[in-house]
Amino acid sequence: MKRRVWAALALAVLAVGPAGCGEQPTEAEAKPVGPAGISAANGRIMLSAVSGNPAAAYFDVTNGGDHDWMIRATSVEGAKGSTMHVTDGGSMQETLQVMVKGGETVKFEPGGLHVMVDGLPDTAKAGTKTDVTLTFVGGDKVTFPAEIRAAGDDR
Ligand SMILES: [Cu+2]
Repeated sequence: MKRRVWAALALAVLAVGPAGCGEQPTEAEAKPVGPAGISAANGRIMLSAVSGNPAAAYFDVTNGGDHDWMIRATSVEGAKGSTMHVTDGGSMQETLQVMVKGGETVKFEPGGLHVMVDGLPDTAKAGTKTDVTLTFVGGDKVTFPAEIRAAGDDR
């Protein structure tokens, strides 16, 4: 009996796959797909012109509910790690949380908020897609596809 439980746990961990930098599998698996009212769209990842440099992920997060939600982590399938950055007066710095207020849309876009993506595999070529996952305070997650684009493409 005990053995079965452990086997099930091991499977659950395997299903989550390799976790990125500081990311841990959470209890969120059993929860709804995302926080109530939250949706994300228009995902795209711009590869760097310099091979091996970080890529940048952009997308729109809409909160159709009336509860404010805070993004506290991001992950990109296949990438080693990712961090949220805010551009401020021409330079950028990491930001640990991003608020998405009820009824508002927050755009991660060139020149503003963005996600820096480290260690994308060689298979992540322009024209392919990968999944971006946002984790909110409380553990709820939302996952959406992002189109991978070459450095000179439309952002
Ligand atoms: Cu950045």
